[in-house]
Amino acid sequence: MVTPRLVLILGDQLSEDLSALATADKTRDIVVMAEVDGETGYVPHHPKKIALVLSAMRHFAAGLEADGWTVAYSRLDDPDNSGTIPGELLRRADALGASDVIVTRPGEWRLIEALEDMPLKVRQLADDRFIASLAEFDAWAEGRKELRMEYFYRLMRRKTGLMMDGDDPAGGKWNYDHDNRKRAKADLLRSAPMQFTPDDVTEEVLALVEARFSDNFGALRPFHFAVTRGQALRALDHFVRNLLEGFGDYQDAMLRDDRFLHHSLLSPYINLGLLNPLEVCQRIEAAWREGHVPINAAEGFIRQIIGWREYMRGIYFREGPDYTGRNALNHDRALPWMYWGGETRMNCMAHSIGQTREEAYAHHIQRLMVTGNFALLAGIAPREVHEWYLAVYIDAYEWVEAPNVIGMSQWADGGMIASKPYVSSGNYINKMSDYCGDCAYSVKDKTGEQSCPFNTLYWHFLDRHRERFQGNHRMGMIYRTWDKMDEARRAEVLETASNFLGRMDAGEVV
Ligand code: FAD
Ligand code: DLZ
Ligand code: SF4
Repeated sequence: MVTPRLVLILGDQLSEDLSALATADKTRDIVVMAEVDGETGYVPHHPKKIALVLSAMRHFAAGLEADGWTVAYSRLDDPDNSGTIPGELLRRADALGASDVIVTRPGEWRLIEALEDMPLKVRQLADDRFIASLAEFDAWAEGRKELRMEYFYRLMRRKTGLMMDGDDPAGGKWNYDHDNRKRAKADLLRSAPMQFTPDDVTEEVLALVEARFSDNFGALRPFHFAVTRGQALRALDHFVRNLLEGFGDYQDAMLRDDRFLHHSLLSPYINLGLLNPLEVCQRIEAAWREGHVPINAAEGFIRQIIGWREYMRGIYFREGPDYTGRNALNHDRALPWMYWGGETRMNCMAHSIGQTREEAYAHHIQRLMVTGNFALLAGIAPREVHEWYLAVYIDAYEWVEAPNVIGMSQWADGGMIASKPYVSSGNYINKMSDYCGDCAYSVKDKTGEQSCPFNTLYWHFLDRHRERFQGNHRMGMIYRTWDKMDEARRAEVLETASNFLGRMDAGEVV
């Protein structure tokens, strides 16, 4: 008898065309899938995220079995469960007399290194569910003085042919972002992302998660995520038919009573492997070519996926395992309790964090310009910010979360991803949302206890990092505005900000 090889499939590798499966032989090899404490507990994940991963894993394993594979599946509450991925591989190898493992390279250095250190022969294959290979990204990045997503994006447009007319971008422009800054109004007729009723498998997982993770930040129920590829395809179809049209226009808008607006909520499914990024983009392009949606919506959406998503992955793997520890601005303040649901008087923070607790979801601008902006202005330690984002969002895996947080949002990588820090005063939040109207702070006030904290912290940030940013050609104007303010006024702004930070550090509700 030929010795079987073990084919490890991780919780975010749920794709039928996964490279590990394509390399294996279903008549000989054994698929290993394992729910383990090591993965459910490396950060305090939102209960909805744990439930999504475990339920999708169980459905995927059943699909493989129906397709003729033999699956050795470890449930979290199996008494023999060793608690880690390497532990489960060793246990299965021992039982089956196997010594070879095939796996698609994990999306996190932590696991890549753990698998490299195993006493088994582990072959890590490239993850080809992306548009650019890592070698292609490196070849593009090599020798460039400055990496900018926009140029990489154009390369991906050419490579995929998406939204291209021959060698030219469809419509004559590469990027229609300029049209995408509209404020949204409440609209009771706007569709919501598609919801699914939990089946028996999901209900069993929900009971398990309830029993084990009820102390984690986040509401487990109601749970309406798609847990199979079939459901994820229906969610994609629903988005394209009902919401894509307004995606471009309202991409940056925020509304208290509409948590999803025109966003797709597809990231959890793409990141798990239930949807392939290219098929999603092809569906979006077809909707535009058939005249159902405007070009700014289709191009804007496709750019997020073949541009930003691919770019973030390229940076994560290019920069190496120490990326999450970067702290270019030497920020060291502890993450305030409000991020874990503690009270805050800042309406924008209360809404963004409150919806994160309930939905395990906030859209890009809430993540970047509210919670991320506040953390950066207040000088929170980037590692703590990173661990929070990795824990609380339904779509968070380190390869995509870390470059977004450490790079884009916290400027902790020294400007590798963002040429200037994403900071703003309350004015931007007021322009793009309806949060400020009934906030305890006044967005119009620039000093004094009632003034919006974003207003004073904004200048506090720029003032304390003057040496670093004054020479940045995109920030010179801002420093000139600051310098033109009279000195007493500047001192008052800085004092208001310092007082605010002092109160926050002392644990007062701010
Ligand atoms: P939509 O607004 O509908 O966008 C469409 C798709 O584009 C998304 O599904 C996603 O696949 C892709 N996309 C958009 N922006 C980005 C981006 N910056 N990077 C990668 N893909 C992008 N995205 C994650 O998938 N996981 C994360 O852990 C994550 N953490 C983030 C942390 C911060 C601080 C910031 C600023 C952004 C983060 N993002 C993350 C990117 C983005 O916010 C989410 O992809 C998006 O909000 C997911 O919701 P959606 O599917 O409704 O997206
Ligand atoms: C996120 C997650 C969770 C919560 N649980 C599991 C699990 O029990 N078993 C598993 O194989 N994968 C899980 N995952 C996904 C992994 O954490 C993910 O594969 C790595 O972080 C690499 O991206
Ligand atoms: Fe946020 Fe300031 Fe607006 Fe309040 S006033 S909601 S703190 S931006």
